[in-house]
Amino acid sequence: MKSYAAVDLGASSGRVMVGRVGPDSLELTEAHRFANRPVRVPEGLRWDVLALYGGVLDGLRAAGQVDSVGLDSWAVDYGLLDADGALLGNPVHYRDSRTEGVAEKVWATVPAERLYAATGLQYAPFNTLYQLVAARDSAQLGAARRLLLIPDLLSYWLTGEQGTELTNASTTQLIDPRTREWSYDIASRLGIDLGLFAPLRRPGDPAGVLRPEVLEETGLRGPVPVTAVGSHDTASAVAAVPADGERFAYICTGTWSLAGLELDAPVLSEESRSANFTNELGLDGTVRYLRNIMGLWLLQECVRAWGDPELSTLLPQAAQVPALRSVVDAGDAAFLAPGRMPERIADACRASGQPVPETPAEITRCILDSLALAHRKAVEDAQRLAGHPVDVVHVVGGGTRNALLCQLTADACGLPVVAGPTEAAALGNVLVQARAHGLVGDLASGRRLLTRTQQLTRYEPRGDTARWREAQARLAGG
Ligand code: LFR
Repeated sequence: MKSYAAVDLGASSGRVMVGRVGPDSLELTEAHRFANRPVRVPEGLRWDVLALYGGVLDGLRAAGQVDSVGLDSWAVDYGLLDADGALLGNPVHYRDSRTEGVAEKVWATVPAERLYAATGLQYAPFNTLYQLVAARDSAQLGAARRLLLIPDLLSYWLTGEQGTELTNASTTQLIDPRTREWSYDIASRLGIDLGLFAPLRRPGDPAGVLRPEVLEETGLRGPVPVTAVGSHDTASAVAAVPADGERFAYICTGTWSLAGLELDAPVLSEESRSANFTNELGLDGTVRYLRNIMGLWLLQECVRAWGDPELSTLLPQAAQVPALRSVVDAGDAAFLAPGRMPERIADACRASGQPVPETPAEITRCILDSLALAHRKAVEDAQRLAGHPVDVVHVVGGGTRNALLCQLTADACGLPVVAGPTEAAALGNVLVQARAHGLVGDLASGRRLLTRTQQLTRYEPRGDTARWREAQARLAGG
């Protein structure tokens, strides 16, 4: 038996989980969970990264002695270090408005078609590339000598060693998904200095050992190695999709829904670009071909606006509301920024000539129907664009707790949904560490281990796909 600490940081909470792995066992327990609250300061929306680091240290102390540590988090965001290696200010939140209007400037230099052909990344205003162009003339970027993505920054503080983990680097829009190396051409055209990035490392690579001060603070006995994992949380979550074979789609649910396929090679066609599919890099040479859908963020923001009612009351009420009365486009970047979410959803329904949901139960139903519809569209489009048919949809992550969403997703896709595991990112993180230390075999054998050891729930589609098709047409305005 070996123990691995998986640090998994999401947009609203961070956790340190302990995975105990044996030849035929995998057990995950939570050592520590802490809130991740973005803070609005006069300059904009920022991550409280020192609080996150404090949470990681508390978590490692609570985890007790482990054989290795791995870190994953949301993608695209970064901290800048000065020439002494000190952090230059709080990392900017990807929902900050500084990237508004930046894409048009970028496309004037490198057309969107060319950018897609070179990097395979869907358009999202927050891709690191746009963030760096937005920051181009800032004093902070001028003083920066090093850029570390969030998990790499925390890993640096734990070990003193710097690197750029590849799966997360692929979300910067500065990596070529065919060569899996930096895209020097794109960076130089946009005046982005790739020298700011530390050398690439890959999941499974050693990433240093905990510094003596960290050992002292956490009470751990050294040496404790840190292992690079799929440090993009979605890469870790996809590694933990308990699929058998290749004919599956996945939806990683949480703040976002990331819906798509695991492929051997990127799809860089113009059709794929206009459908806004991304080619992020996964484990073992795989490509995560997926679409970003707003996800449970829509509901989280409404719940916040309603003064935090219990979901256990709200969801059964939503289940009673007639299905598919009104739907919104859950892929629309108009829902990206925080605030006024119930009103924005009502506005979108009004603008498309549908009944306006009013009560929290009605709005919740509208959100869940809209998410299921967006899941259907992504799964359908991905199969067509990649020429890769599927028989089953795996739902992993926080949304697996939402039985209504899982059932609606099965109904909308017209395919069985297998839901679980909930802590997929932490499990993928643990599996990569276990593998680096020789305990688990390849991706497929890790997935078999998950199927044997994790609780999974199956939802069968309840026919009636015509109603979903009609709702999809309504949204498309046709
Ligand atoms: C999910 C996620 C998505 C990424 C978004 C922003 O937590 O990592 O994959 O597109 O957050 O970083």
